[in-house]
Amino acid sequence: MKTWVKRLGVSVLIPGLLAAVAGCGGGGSQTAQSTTTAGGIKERVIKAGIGLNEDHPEGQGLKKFKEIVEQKSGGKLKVQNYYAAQLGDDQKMTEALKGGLQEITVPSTSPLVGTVKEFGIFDFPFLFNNEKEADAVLDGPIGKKILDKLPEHGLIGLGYWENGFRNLTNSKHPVAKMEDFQGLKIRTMQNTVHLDAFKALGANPTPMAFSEVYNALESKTVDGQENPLATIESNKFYEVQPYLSLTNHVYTPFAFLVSKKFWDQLSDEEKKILQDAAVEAGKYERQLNREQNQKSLDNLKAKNMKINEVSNEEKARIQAAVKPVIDQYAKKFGEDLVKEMNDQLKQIRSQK
Ligand code: KDG
Repeated sequence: MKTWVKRLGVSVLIPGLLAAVAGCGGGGSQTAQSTTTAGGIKERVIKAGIGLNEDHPEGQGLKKFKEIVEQKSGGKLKVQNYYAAQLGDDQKMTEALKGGLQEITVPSTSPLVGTVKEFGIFDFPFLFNNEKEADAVLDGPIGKKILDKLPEHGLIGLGYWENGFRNLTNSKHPVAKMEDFQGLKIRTMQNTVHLDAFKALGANPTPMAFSEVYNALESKTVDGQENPLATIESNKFYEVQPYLSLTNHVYTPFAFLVSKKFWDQLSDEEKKILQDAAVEAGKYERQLNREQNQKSLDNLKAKNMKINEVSNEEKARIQAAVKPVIDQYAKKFGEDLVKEMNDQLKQIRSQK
């Protein structure tokens, strides 16, 4: 009997039966075992996967999420965490959620532009001056508007965590002025805004999944990559990258995603537990990430990385050089949305 029929048989019949027995409706997901108990919280196993390591603030955030969910559900909702792309990279895990084969992942928003293009507005270089501005936009109407576009793609967005401000590392030379990007082979996330922006600077960008980056740097398939300091330290990029340039060129959010197939089975009580835990653990993760990025700068110095600052004048030259790319994508992502975001940022900056 064809596997999908067999799998279909097994997976749908049993929960259906259980539900019939218990009279509370709704089939089980492919992965979450569920047995019926009173009071709206069922025994469930929730698989949560990320691309970064357990020791990274995102990994620590996911541990905090597990702790809160299991505490609030009296141990009935069991969260199994998978780190370091054990379940695949951001795009693979996001597809697994759409198919109901995994319950949770927390990817960067950049690789999600293929699903909801509006996430691309967060990939505009030098958009946010600091984390406070990022929080205001992400936790405000604009952040919510974009998360609300996820359900039609089989995903539920419970909020934003922080990947952070990205900095360039490479094996060739310090990057202190715009011309230093010329000809550098740079790995980027799977995101056309990043690709086109680096091309506009004369670099030679290559999109690649995160788990392939270290080997690509070590084998010199690429000269460089860009990530927040905590990630450069956690994934030991300093072992294969002598130069670190503090470009702070893009702030990358994480989106906390749940499989809609799974979410639709949950009781309101279970949904509230997951929603509250994602927000509480998110606050914890952001704070931890900001502290870790400070510490990582010192740690990377201690690892003998040759670190250079990039002046605001050079950042302004870089921003001017990529502006045509940003204007082009603003049209694609929606000029009204981009205007609303820039107006919010102007308003925040005028309050100073
Ligand atoms: O868990 C998130 C990572 O998979 C990834 O998003 C990290 O910033 C990242 C990158 O460069 O891919």
